[in-house]
This record gives sequence, structure tokens and C-alpha cells, in this order.
Amino acid sequence: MSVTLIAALAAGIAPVGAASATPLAPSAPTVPTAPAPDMEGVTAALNAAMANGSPGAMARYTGPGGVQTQALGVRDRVSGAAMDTQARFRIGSVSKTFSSVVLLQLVDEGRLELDTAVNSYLPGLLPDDRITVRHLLTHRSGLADYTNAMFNHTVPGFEAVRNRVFSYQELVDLSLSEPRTTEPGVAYKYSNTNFVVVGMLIEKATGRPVAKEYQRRIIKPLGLRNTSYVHPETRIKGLHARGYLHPDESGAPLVDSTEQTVSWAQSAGAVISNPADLNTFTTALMRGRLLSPRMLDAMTTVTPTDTTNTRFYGLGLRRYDLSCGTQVYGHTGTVQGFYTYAFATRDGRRSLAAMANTSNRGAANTALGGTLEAAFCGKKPAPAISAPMARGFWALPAEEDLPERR
Ligand code: HEL
Repeated sequence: MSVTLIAALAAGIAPVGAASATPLAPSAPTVPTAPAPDMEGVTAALNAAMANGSPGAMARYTGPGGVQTQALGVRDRVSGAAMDTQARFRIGSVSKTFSSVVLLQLVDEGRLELDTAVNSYLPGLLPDDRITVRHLLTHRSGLADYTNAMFNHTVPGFEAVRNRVFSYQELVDLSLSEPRTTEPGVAYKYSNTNFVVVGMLIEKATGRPVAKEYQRRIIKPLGLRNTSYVHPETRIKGLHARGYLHPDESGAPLVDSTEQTVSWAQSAGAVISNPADLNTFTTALMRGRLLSPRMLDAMTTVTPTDTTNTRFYGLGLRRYDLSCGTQVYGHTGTVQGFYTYAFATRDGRRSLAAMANTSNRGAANTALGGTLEAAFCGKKPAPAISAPMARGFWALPAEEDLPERR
């Protein structure tokens, strides 16, 4: 239950506004001071996730003042073990950002091109030669998301696939058995199929499994000791949180969904990580440690995903515009038993990773999203907030991409 302030500065970042030996000349440019994180607000958001059905929740923030963490509730309902900010968990679609980084590195190496047809690399895979690599990364291919039908009925859908091992081709075939949702390039429509095809492209271009490419291009260079691509092994090794899935039927007991192959997602969602590694990943990404400036520009060039003008998507990357005007980049994840948020500011100076060990409970996910406002916008002076602002960004449902699953 304790808020831990770790004095060591995160990743060697100099504190903004720290005392300087030489006074600044009046004309010196001023560095805008980032608001201190509102850890009480973060704690309130985690408590709200728990009040909405999550057994536990946690967050880890890094910024100019150091690292601050909060862990509440339990990571194991049977043993009663407390939630732990070092625990590993399934990060779901935050994996898409990992896949996107690998693919964009391959573009930089001249092995793939963003505006080339997928079929020129994987002949005959898709029924439309107009679908490009960029359409996949921006969710504008029109390829149906086979997981909508797969998980239409939550627990039976999950139990039917939790131990299954799919080939990429089988997943693409599931998508192609459904009508396409849009003409290529015309509209944003989130689909796991896009990132399954991204995985196929990575394997085709490199001749190696995606697990190896994540390892050599991201995990090893950043020293992410708690991060791995795990498929089809079903266990989460080491210290981890157990995940608890809410059935659709109200009042039905939670289903322990920790062990699964995640074969239905693979390169769209099979990475396991922990908060510190997610902070390191999003920070490194924004600071240009993983991509060239050209590729990072491409990745962070976004279009809106809804009509609120606060949510955007780039290349395997979300941008959320918070109520204080701060923009944060990263991804969200929903995999049975786990909700995740992993975001950083564009300069990489501040980052937040938050997790609740439950899913199929939109209110818990929305509440967890409240950690972003608190962490990046800091404390809000009550009288200064207008009524619409006070209702806040996070009055919006968290699963805007998934209306059929609320
Ligand atoms: S959905 C999302 C999230 N993404 C997409 C991906 C991921 N996760 C999935 O596709 C999992 C779908 C089933 C999840 C399951 C539950 O809540 O555990 N729900 C049901 O079975 C409902 N019937 C767009 C939300 C993202 O944030 O990007 O992760």
C-alpha cells in the first residue's frame, strides 16, 4: 500500500528546474517544468479499478524526480500474495508497438517498404494487392478482426483457444472468411489481423522467428530482463501476477486465465513484461534509441481513432492527448485477465506503466486509464477546472476500438 519514491533519478535524467550553480540570464530560454505526478490520483485510479472488479492493480512512473510506484490488492487470489510492481504479466496489444519497432527497423535497413503491397512480400496472402505495409500498421487494411467472433462469448471463446496453437496462416484464413471492413487505406478499423500479418512480414524478411527479432533488436539492447515473447508456452515464468477474467454473466465467478498459449494473438499480443521494462521501452522508443529519426517520425505521425480529437493512432502506436494538453505515446493492452497502459511523453522524460489483473470489465479498464491523467497532468487545482474538464478525458470508455465487447 505504500508509495515508494526512489531517490535515484530515472535513467540518468536531470531534474527539470533543478538548482543551477550559475543563475540563468534573463533572456535564456526556459525549459517548461513538467508537473509532478499526482500519486494520490494514481492511487485513486488504481483503487477505482479494484472497486470495479480487479483483484489488484499497480503503476510505475518515471520522470525527472525519479521513480514512483504503487501496488494495491493481490496478484494471486488463492495465496493472497500482494500485487508487486516487479511482477510480470501479459501486456496484450502493447506487443504491437514491439512488432512495429522491429518492422520499422527492417524498413530502415531497406528490407521492406511501407508503401509497398503486402502481397509483393507474401505473394497471394491477401485478396487485394492494394493493401500496403503501412495499412497494416495504421489499422487501415480493412482486414476483419477474427477475434471479434472468437471471443463473442467471453469464457467459452477463451477456453476454446487457451491451449490451441495456430499458424499465422490459420489466423489470416479466419479473417479472410469474414467480409473486409473497409477499402484499403480508407478508414481506421482496429484489427489484430494486421499485426499477425506484420509478424509474417518480419519472419519473411529476416528468415527468423519474431521471438528472435524482438530479442536481438529490442529486449537485449535495452536490457529488458523481464520481457519475452512467449508462444506457445502457456506459463508466465518468474514472479508474476495471475490474471482474472470476468465472465459475461453477472455474478459468475472470476476465471483464472493466467496460463494460455496466446496463439490467437502471437505478434499482435503475446509479449510478457513488467512495469519497469515497459517504462524503459516507451522511454527508449521516444528518445530515439530504437528507431532512426525518420522512422520515429513515421511512427508518431497519427490520425484520429474517434471523434473526440483526443485519441490517435500512428504506426503500431497510440497517442492520447490529455486534459492538460500533454500528449503521450504508447499502447494499451487487453488480454484475458490483464489490462495494461504503457505510455511516455514525446521527449521520453516521463513514462507510466499501469496494470490491472482483470479483463472483460470495461469500467475497470477505464478507471485504470485514470492513472495517465494523474501521472502526466499532476494535481489539478479544484476551482480552476471547468465542468467538462472536471468530468475528464477518462469519462470516455477505454475500449473505443471494441464497441461490440462492452
Ligand atoms: S482489443 C483492444 C486492445 N487490444 C485488442 C487486443 C488488445 N486484445 C484482444 O483482441 C483481446 C480480445 C478479447 C478480450 C476479452 C477480455 O476482456 O479479456 N474480451 C472478451 O472476450 C469480450 N467478449 C483494442 C481493447 C487495445 O487496447 O489495443 O490488447
